[in-house]
Amino acid sequence: MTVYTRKLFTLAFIREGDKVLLGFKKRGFGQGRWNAFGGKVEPGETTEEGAIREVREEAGVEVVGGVEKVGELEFTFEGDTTLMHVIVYHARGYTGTPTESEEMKPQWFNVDNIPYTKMWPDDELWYPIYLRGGKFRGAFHFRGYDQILSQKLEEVQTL
Ligand code: 6OG
Repeated sequence: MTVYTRKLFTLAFIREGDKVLLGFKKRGFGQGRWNAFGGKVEPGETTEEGAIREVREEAGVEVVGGVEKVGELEFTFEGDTTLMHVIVYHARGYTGTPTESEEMKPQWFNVDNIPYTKMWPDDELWYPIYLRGGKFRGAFHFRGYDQILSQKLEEVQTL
């Protein structure tokens, strides 16, 4: 049995019609992959505040109208006792122009042209639920960073 230490992260989506803003991660965890914007929730902030801060820091845009929770994900990695608990959000609106940061290079993608082969392997499983307006709960156990050993994923009405 593995006793995990749970750590809280955010992941937030900016949408514009049938386009979604993703960032190319230039350094750190997930380097070399496209992802939504997010990171660790800091002490003293809510997960919503953390999500909005990460969007500002990584994409250079300001969330307007708050964020809506659309998913909850748990990631574990073979041989690692950290459990990444990721709260996934949809930004209701935004202002500003996406700007490259030290961590992320933002780019718009059409919802029919998401670069799944250059993303975390779990993304192609749950993005379609989000992209059609659904909510989801999932858990993925990895070997290394490319192989999913086991998974659970369900679409839910409420989170
Ligand atoms: P920083 O180290 O940048 O936070 N994250 C994942 N995102 C996806 N789509 N799939 C995964 O599969 C992920 N594992 C972690 C959560 C890391 C960021 O990366 C996300 C955070 O937004 C394993 O502070």
